[in-house]
Amino acid sequence: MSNEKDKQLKAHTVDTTQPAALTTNQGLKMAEDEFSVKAGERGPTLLEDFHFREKMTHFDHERIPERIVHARGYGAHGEFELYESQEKYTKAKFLNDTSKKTPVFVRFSTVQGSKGSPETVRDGRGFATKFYTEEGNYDLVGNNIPVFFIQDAIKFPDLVHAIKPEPHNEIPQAGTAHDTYWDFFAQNPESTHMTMWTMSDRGIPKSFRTMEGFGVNTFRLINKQGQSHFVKFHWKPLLGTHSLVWDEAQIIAGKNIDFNREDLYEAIDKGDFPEWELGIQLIKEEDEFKFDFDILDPTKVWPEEDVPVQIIGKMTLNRNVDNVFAETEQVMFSPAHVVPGIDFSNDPLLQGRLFSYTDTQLLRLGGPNFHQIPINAPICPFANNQRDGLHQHQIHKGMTSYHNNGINNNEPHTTPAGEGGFEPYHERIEAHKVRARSDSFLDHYSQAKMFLNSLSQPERQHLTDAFSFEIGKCKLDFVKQNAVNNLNKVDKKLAEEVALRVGAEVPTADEESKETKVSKALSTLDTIKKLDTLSVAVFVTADSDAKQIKSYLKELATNKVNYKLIADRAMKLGDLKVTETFDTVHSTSFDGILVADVAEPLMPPVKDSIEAANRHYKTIGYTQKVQSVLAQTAVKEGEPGIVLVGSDLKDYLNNLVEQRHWARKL
Ligand code: HDE
Repeated sequence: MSNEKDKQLKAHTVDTTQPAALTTNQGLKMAEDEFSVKAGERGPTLLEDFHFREKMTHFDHERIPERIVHARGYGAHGEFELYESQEKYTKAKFLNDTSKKTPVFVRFSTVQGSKGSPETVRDGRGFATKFYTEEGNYDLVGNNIPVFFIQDAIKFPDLVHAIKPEPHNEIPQAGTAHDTYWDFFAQNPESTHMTMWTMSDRGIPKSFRTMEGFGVNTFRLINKQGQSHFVKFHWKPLLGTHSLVWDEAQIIAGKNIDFNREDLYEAIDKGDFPEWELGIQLIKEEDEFKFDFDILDPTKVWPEEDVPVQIIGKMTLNRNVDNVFAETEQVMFSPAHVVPGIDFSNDPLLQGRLFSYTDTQLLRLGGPNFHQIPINAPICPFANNQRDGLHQHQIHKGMTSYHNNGINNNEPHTTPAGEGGFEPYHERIEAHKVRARSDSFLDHYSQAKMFLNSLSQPERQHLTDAFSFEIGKCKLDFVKQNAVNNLNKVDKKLAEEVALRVGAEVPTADEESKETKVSKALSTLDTIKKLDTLSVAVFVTADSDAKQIKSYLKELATNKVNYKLIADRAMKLGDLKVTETFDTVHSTSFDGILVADVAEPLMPPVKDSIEAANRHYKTIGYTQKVQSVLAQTAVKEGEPGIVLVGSDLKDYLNNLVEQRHWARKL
């Protein structure tokens, strides 16, 4: 597996597993690396010790500023293949040629937390993809939620200040459950729709592999004839869209802050390559004003029932990075990185993003030459008259570095649009200069209500619980009240329920949105459900029937289900090795548990794992042998997803594939 980007990166890769003499950065072989040069064995260190100084100085400068948002992220390499040429809509070559696989690099992230924060916090998730195309890099810098908190980029610093830990005490880390966020929510009601999404199950994805991705902003596709279509981009995970439950997410945030990256790394490492299909929603230029929302407003979805998502290709992530800093940390994305055939709309959020992403790298990556860092470099040739600057790696030979020049035949030359040169879409604009918002952007509640209308009962319950948790964490009563009052403009019942739980006055005004529209695509209840790569903890003891356990494991493996054997201590069961114990893992790390055998008396961590699986609605299999032990827990036989297993796992697997059993009574 080696594509053009892999080959390019290889030229910069240093294989540290090979024998090599330890040298200074000047190539000087060193006879000693453990002791500094001193005046006598017990004396002070001497300034002349250049090796000590170089080693320490390099170490002192190892860190770079973390991203102002999306600091906590994880990346992987892969490929994109196109199902069918899209030349009718775009001249972008990577969307025209089905025979070509385009190398990609993807970085997933949380938005709010710092670089070391837990990964299962309630938040949006970044889903940024760099396509290394023959016409230059194209970046689709998206999120796992299709709308954004604000409509105009000028409010981004305000939003981020409100979301991040409060400045006077730097609390809380990586979450919106605090006063400044809910104050922002109430004072800036355009954030209502996205907040409905973050408070829903979408705010706590189970895995990067089970998240959708959305370009959010409206772009344009331009074909060879110069015709434009408005477009929104979608990534649809082939494993379906699955989430955690909040209690589970909070436990994992303590037990395994690397939960999502570990899942991605291990899946790729094992060869279970995650896949997403790329979809596009298109609106013809002449249909721009046919909708009851403004298609340039990034707080609005284009309901899939009205504007169908056309699936055009597939992305597969198939290689972990060799070095997280060099690749995942140094990668930079920008929505301004487009190729001919993809262009911008006047979406005011997008317009501001086009500036911000490059600007922030000047600080983060320390100068204007970040495009030369291997992970960021295009795989096609690049040349212009930009010169010098910090960290310049190229040696530009020749006399000229200006356009137009006569000395060098005006090289590097421009390329006419018809031959692959980029030119902006010839949009006609006639306007007064204003600092204002279009009236067509003023409906902040209809789509928030449509989202609510579209949720299944359990999803709606989760949403109510999440609002109650988050607003309940506010310390200022009027912030709670204003937040509840804003919710009342979406749905009276929701506002009432939350008000009661957080101790606010129940709003009396009859001002809820009258929107009745439902968009099925917004619910994840009927998402794709597959056994592939689900994980099961099989509980065993030293006395378990190894033959039967082996047969269970074989059946799990045949169905592509991953498993781990868990017991109260690490041991061998026949020729099976039990490496995990109730001290090291918990049921929150698995999609289901199979209680084949447990030691008695039932120890608290074992009981806790079983009961957590139960209240997280997971499939629990149990053998007759443990029936009496199970009776000592909160698990109720006969409830959905509580399965008595005999010699095979057929029934168990039929339940496991459902992943959650929402009908279970707790
Ligand atoms: Fe970003 N965003 N953003 N954003 N964003 C950044 O760029 C910004 C927005 C998104 O893994 C920053 O390199 C502004 C929407 C992702 O490296 C920064 C506005 C969407 C990532 C920035 C937005 C995103 C970023 C911080 C509003 C979904 C991580 C570090 C006008 C479509 C990319 C960096 C990675 C990162 C600015 C809104 C997605 C500061 C000004 C909407 C996935 O430039």
